[in-house]
This record gives sequence, C-alpha cells and structure tokens, in this order.
Amino acid sequence: MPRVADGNITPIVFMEFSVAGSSIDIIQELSAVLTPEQVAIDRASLETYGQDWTRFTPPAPTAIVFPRDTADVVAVVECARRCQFALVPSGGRTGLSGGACAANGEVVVSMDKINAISPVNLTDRTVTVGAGAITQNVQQTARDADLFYPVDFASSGSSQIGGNIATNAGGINVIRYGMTRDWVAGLTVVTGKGEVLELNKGLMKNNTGLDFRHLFIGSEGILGFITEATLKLTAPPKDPTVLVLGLSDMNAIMAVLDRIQSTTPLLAYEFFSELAVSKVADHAGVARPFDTHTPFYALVEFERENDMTDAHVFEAIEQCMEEGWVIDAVMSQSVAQARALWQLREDISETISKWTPYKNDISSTVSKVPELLTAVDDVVHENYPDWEVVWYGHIGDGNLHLNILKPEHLQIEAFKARCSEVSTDIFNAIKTLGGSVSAEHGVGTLKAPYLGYSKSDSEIDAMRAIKAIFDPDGILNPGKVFSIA
Ligand code: 2HG
Ligand code: ZN
Repeated sequence: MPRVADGNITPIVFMEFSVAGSSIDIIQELSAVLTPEQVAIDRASLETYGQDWTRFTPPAPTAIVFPRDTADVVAVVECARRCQFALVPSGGRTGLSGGACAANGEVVVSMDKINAISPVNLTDRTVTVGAGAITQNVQQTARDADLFYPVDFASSGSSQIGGNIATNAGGINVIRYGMTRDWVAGLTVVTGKGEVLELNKGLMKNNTGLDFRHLFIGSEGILGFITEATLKLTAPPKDPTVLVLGLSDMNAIMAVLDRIQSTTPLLAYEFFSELAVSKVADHAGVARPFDTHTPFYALVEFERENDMTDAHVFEAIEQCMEEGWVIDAVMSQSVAQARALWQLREDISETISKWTPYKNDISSTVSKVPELLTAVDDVVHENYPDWEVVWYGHIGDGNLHLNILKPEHLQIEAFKARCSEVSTDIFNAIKTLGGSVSAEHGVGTLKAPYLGYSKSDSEIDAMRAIKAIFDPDGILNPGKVFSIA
C-alpha cells in the first residue's frame, strides 16, 4: 500500500509505500466521497487502468475511481490527503514512459467520464473540452466547424486531451504547428492540495506575471489533475499532399529537408529505415511505396498553397535526384493515397510492439540530428551487432525514435538488463550534443533515472521545490519524473 512522503519542502523522496489505513478503508472512503459505482476494484479494471503502453511494470493499483467533474476530483484529492494514499492520473494510457502506471497500490484517477466537448467558439477559435475527451473526437469537432486542431499522432483514436497536455504531446505536425503546449489557451486543474486553479481562462493576451498554465503542461501529473482545457484552433491546411522519398543515406535526409523547405513550408517531415518498412510491409500488410529498397525513407507532407507549389516541389525533388540523395519517389494523388502512404510511418510503432522493443525517444537541434543518429547507432551496433534496430521519427523537428527489438531467444528481463547497459552510453552521447533524453514521450518512470542527462541539478531541485508547493503531501504520481532515491 502506498505511503506518501511527508510534507517537506525539498527534496521529496518516495522511498517506500504503505498506507495508514487498509485498502478496504480506502475503498470505503472513496465510495463515500464519490458513489460506489464510481469506484472499481475488479481485476480487469485494475489491470487495464494500472498500466500504460509501456507494459514494463505489472499493474497493482488499489482501486480505480471515475470522477464525473472537477468537484469529484477535488473530493478524491481531499480524501487522499486525509487518508494518505497516492493517486495516479489516467487518460488514454497510450504513454510510452510509464507515467500512468500504478504498480504500488496507488488509486488511479481515470478521466474517462470527464469527456464533454463544448461547441466550438467561432469568434475565439477555441473549443473547451473535458480532460477525458479523445483526441480524434476533438479533431473531428474542429473539422465540423471548418477549423483544425493540429496536434496529431498514431494514438489519437484512444489518447485523451488531458494526457496529451500532461505530457505536452508532440506527434507528426510539430515542424509546422509546434507541440500541445502551443494549443492550450486555458486549463482547469486540481492541485495536490485540492485547490481548483483556472489558468489563463482562454485568453489570447494575459501578461499578469507567471503563467502557471505552462507549468502544468508537461508536468506528467506530479503537480495536479488537469480536468478541463480550452484549446486553440486554426484554419485547416489546404489540400495536404504526401511524398515518400527513398534516400541514399542518412546525410541525404537533412540535405533533402533543407532543399524542399527552401521553397515549400512543410506540414510534416518524417523518416524511417528500410527495416521499419520491411516490418510494416511483412507484418501489417502495408504496401511498399515503390519497388526500390533504400536505406532510409522520408515522408514529406505539404499543403498546396498556390499553383506554384507543385512546380517548386518537383524542381526540388529533381535536384535532389541529380545530387544522388533521392533514389526513388512517389506522390499522393488523393486523400486515400495520402492516408495509405502515412501508414508506412504511423503503423511502425504498433507493428514492432510484438518484439517488446527497448525504446528511446531522443532529440537534438535539427542540424545536429545526423551526428546524434550516428553516435547512438554506433553505440548500439558496437554492443549488439546482431540485434535489429529500427529507426524512425519526426526528424524534421529533431526527434528520433530508437527501437531495439528483442531477439526471440532472449527472456524479457535479460533483454532489459542488456539494453540498460548501453543506456548511459546513449545518454552521454545525447548530453554531449545538448539533446534531450525524452523528446515527446515524457519522463515517467522509465526516463526518471536519466533526467540528469538533460536537466542540471539546480533545475531538478527547482522542479522538486515546485512540486512541493502544489503537492505538499507528495500524493500525486509518486515515483514519476524524479527518480526514487
Ligand atoms: C511515434 O512517433 C510514436 O510513432 C511512438 O511517438 C514511437 O513507439 C515509438 O517508439
Ligand atoms: Zn513520435
């Protein structure tokens, strides 16, 4: 059972877990502050809601609660403070860093029932949604109003807005539209003290000192629960068109990006390796873009802004072919074809999940990406020359996804142990280049031991002190972001 840390200001260290009362007391208390129907303790719910997509820690929550509104969340937080048990926020649980896992008897707070989507405000160009609203439903609501919510990724059919905000989700359009942070105009949050904060209230201009909205965005549930958000919307892109290019080598990836971007603003610039293509072709039935096999592929998406766009793009591709950077190319002629080409990229993560990959989600500035990729690839290949390494990612914004596939003969624990032997070499390479150990998936539990490779001691101390202000009893998502000492 979880015992939460004392209310010291800093540092907060979550050493061990036990609770003052028994789990039966906790369930009774929760059923009293909510209703018994809002508290689940059946095995299926505990297993489902006790983990995210990392599947690295066995789920072991005490109970799952389903608040219906902000007031319910306040009631749960007050109950947790009074009875001293820990809470784990839960959205669509599509996270890949273990941020929503409950492995130590915590109570999981699911946002599933706080999922209302208000009508779009056409004047403000915003939409206000409950934290549990599914990303795809929000995107559709915007589309129905001839507007666009541009944050998008493969898991948008099940991820929830609250989770996206709590992890500052990125995805495939960051090169053009930025991260989730750029689309949040207002937030309602419940802190670990049970206070309700209305942050920025949907305003476009609001220079009144510190903007706490940005503290809660990307805070991974360690400061409070996001219960509602007002999101900015924009005009949809005109006739998005997709190109898939077969590339000669890694250096060509950046050269091609520079050349195309010099005339045409891009909506997306993604890359993936030949091994990634062979996996989605062989195991997900996705059609190859063309017969030619090349070491790397780039997926380019652009909007047809005017009559000159196609001419500019064709000219760029021709030059890239003359330079020997592009070996083969295909361009979508319809929305359906564009979707089919996107599958080559978007189906990779799910397809390779059956090899329980060791994942890393890393970044550098865009210009340093080739150096980063070479340095990390060298570390991995020196140590595991025979292992399959699948590279892909949002290379146009500097974000690489490294997935090392588990060889069939190796047990999962042995595989994890072998991989963690190279983690420090990988993270040292990232640190040397001034990159990040978590580009878009968050820190959670998996990257917590490595936070120091991307943040200084002073920054981490300040983060702990800020947590202590909003969560003095340390009841919120213990063991996430900060390593357990
Ligand atoms: C993607 O870009 C996701 O497909 C998942 O961020 C990345 O599975 C991964 O490593
Ligand atoms: Zn990604």
